[in-house]
Amino acid sequence: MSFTLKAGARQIDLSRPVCMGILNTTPDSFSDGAQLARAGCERFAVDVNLALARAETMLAEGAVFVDIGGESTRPGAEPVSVDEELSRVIPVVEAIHRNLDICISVDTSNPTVMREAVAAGAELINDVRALTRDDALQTAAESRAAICLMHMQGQPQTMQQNVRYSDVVAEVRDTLQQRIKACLDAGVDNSRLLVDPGFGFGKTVQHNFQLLKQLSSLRSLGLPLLVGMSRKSMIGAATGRDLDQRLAGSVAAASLALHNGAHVIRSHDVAATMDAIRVHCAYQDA
Ligand code: 8Y7
Repeated sequence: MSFTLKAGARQIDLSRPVCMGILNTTPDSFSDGAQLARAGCERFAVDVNLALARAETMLAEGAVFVDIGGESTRPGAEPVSVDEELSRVIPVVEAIHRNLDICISVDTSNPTVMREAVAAGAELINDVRALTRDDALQTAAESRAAICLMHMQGQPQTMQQNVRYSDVVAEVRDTLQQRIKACLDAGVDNSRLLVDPGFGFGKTVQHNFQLLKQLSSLRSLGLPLLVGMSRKSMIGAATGRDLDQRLAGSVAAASLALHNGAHVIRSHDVAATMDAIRVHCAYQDA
């Protein structure tokens, strides 16, 4: 299936897979965010110029999207206030919008952050809670932004406790189908939607690999598929490696996802992921 995604003023061709670079503006070392910390500040604050430089590198390496998040959704992460999230995200969105031609994705579940980020130039709303918070669906629908609907079982604080599925692939597909319907009912055109199985969000390592193996069964949802496995614990479990040593494993997983029909690969490492995409395309074209 060949898709063109409508994202704000953009029409993004997904007939060939593309990469979404991750730019986290949280003090979380997992996500590189700590490296974007402004020097000499007691509280964590993002250095906008560093964030912009990072986005510029990702664009040069071939990223079509840059995903900016100010709330850590890692298992057990502490919630942040709306003001804190806004202060981390909005200056970075503004700077990238002013300086770079790249589709800005905002990773948030908060309708205020969605609204302000879109006003500042974001063209994709990436909500790990799939627009389930009060007012989120309405807010996203009223924008022209594209929307990524991700599957999660439970909530970030507790999602890795009591993980249960009778059929993980069927349950993920059914939940995503319901969220797609909610969007369509709210007036969102399906050309604005992407879906994502949510690797690591309320799933065991086994569930994650079952989803990867059967990714193509999510094609029946009729929407482009976004996947994010970069550096996640499923890669750690398979390779036995720490966070900073998971690049090769992450690229291998991306390659499997591409083979099984993924359209967008969300990654910390754009250059290496683009090579996997290029190899995949050469293989497809043979
Ligand atoms: C995903 C994501 C994260 C993912 C989408 C991390 C924000 C954890 N993971 N968004 N966000 N899909 N759409 O490791 O898999 O980057 S946060």
